[in-house]
Amino acid sequence: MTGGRITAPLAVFILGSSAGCGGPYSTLDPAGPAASAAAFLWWGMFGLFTLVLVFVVGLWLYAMRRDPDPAGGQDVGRVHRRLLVGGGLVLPMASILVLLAFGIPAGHMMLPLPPAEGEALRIDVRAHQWYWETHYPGTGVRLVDEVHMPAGVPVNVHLTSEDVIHSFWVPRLAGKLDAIPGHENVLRLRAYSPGIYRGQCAEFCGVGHAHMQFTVHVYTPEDFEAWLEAAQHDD
Ligand SMILES: [Cu+2]
Repeated sequence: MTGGRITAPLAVFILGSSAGCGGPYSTLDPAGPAASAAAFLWWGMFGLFTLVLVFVVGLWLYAMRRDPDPAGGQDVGRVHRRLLVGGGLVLPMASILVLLAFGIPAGHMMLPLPPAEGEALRIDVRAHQWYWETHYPGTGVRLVDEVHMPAGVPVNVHLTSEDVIHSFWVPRLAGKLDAIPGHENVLRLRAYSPGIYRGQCAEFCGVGHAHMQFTVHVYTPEDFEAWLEAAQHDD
């Protein structure tokens, strides 16, 4: 097979798949530390598994082309044992250790651990079929399908549900977390900079699930205070 016959489909594949890397719902266009950690993990896994694929295809081509062993397989048992130990034990254990080394810190970034600086802002989010109700404790401010928050500040989203299990997901800011009836989960959100980010329910919750979207408005801390002040007077 010539290089050109491989290169052209590969280029089409890379161009086609990278076209989906942008957009308001893309985890590969992170806008916060937790989403950046998840995107880094994704690209790391993509790179590693591409190498594994190339290696396996290389082995396959080698096996197809090599001459049969004229000695008649005296070493077959030894080769099989090496393959079993190497491919069946060492390689999976090393892969899992590498994944854990990067995956555990990435998961920690979504937890409501005590922030290094000051307190986290609390926002209560209650999921309903099929909308999101947002409440800012101590202010009386209630919103539907909107979250407003400051940039650069840790925000703890306290999630629960009115009816069935939903999942709160803002792909560019953090991973997803379930909203469960009778239970509270806490998700840490943090945005690098002001902007508008899109969120979506990520757990099938009935016929309105696909439309259970929301918008996250991120301001500078000063603008957020001004917004909160104005929202309280609107009530
Ligand atoms: Cu849903």
